[in-house]
Amino acid sequence: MRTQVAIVGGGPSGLLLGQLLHKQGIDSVVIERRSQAHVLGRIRAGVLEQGLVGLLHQAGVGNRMENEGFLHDGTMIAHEGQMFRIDFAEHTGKSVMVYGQTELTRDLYAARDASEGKTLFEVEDAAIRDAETEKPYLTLTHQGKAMRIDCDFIAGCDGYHGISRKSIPADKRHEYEKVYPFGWLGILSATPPVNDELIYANSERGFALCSMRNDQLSRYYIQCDALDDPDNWNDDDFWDELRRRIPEEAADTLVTGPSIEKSIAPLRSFVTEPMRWGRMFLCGDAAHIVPPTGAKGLNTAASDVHYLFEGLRDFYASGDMQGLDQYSGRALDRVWKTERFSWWFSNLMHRYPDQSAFDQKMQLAELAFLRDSPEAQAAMARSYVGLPY
Ligand code: RFL
Ligand code: PHB
Repeated sequence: MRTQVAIVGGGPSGLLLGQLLHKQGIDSVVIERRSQAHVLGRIRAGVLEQGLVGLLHQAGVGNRMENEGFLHDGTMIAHEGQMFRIDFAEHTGKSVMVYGQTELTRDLYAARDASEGKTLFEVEDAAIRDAETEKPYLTLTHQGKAMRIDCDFIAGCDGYHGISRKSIPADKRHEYEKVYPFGWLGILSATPPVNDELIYANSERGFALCSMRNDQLSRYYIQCDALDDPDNWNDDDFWDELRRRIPEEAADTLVTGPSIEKSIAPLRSFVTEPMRWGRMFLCGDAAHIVPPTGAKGLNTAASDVHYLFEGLRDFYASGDMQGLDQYSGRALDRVWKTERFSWWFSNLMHRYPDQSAFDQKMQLAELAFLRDSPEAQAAMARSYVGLPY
């Protein structure tokens, strides 16, 4: 089989890139290790920056999001029983869109199917070959048959556990990592959200987040031990613990119900450099991970896709390699700023096992500074709504 761009990974990065390329008349094949049902069953991101919203429109898949998503002009920050609001609209003129990654992925698959884009599910043993030459290719097994996909370029959109990053020789890549000493226990429940905007809560019992997918579907998280097991938590224990961590006014109105999904996510900051090896380009979680505080993972994947799409578009329009040559540098410049924000916001909101009394005072002082300083709020809002591409 031959295509122009072979895309490894059928998550949001790979699908968005495929749709943008399709709109430009550039052919791609997506290979995905899992089934479509598995990919659509993962509950992940919920907050989209305007940059990503714009890309979804550009890819022709923005209609359902526009109708069913919710624009948020601000967020609440809670600490020591009080709450204050960061007004995104006032400080940046922008808002964020609350629309689930699951729905966005569903829209992208529907568009790919409608445009008869080729997607191979449940591929095994995928390997990237000759990326450093002008004739890269993939080898894999699909439905029991060995296959080869020849291409001009490979997009490595296969997430943190994929093969793309590891196909770069170890002496050619530099990895930077911080693992946080806790995780997030998240549940999805068919209940109305406790508040019409998100609440990020710093409490002495640990962090909590009240989020949502729509007016009848809520997503809540509490900081937990990184090695904890979701089966250790029944729904009542979860709701009790959440209530203890959020301000009384929210706890009193919290509507609880059975969990539809319950899982624990570890927290990690990770970046690999460079994001290119010859004709293979890394995108999204394959190249970098942020802790979810601040909702930057999917959004940063989207900005990578934007830069890579521009490079590929220019190459196919005129043979100009400049955009592709600059891809890694442009993407990493924005990635590191987003890493900084996610690291800062995580440090501000969580309890650390080895935190001293002084460290706690510093956290509370930083929260009070954020509450009282319009300049600090503006800086926070700028990062939260998304840095420009
Ligand atoms: P994905 O989504 O991991 O998709 C990669 C795909 O590649 C496939 N794959 C392979 N395919 C073929 N061959 C192989 N060898 C392969 N190896 C892997 C995988 O099966 C998979 O389908 O990466 P992508 O596309 O880069 O997208 C990244 C986002 O999924 C991720 O950054 C976000 O979900 C992070 N995240 C959030 N991001 C936000 O922007 N806003 C949020 O509100 C937000 N909340 C979250 C999150 C992540 C969370 N977890 C569970 C880590 C909340 C949570 C709890
Ligand atoms: C979510 O709704 O899943 C969500 C929202 C905001 C975050 C992280 C996750 O910072």
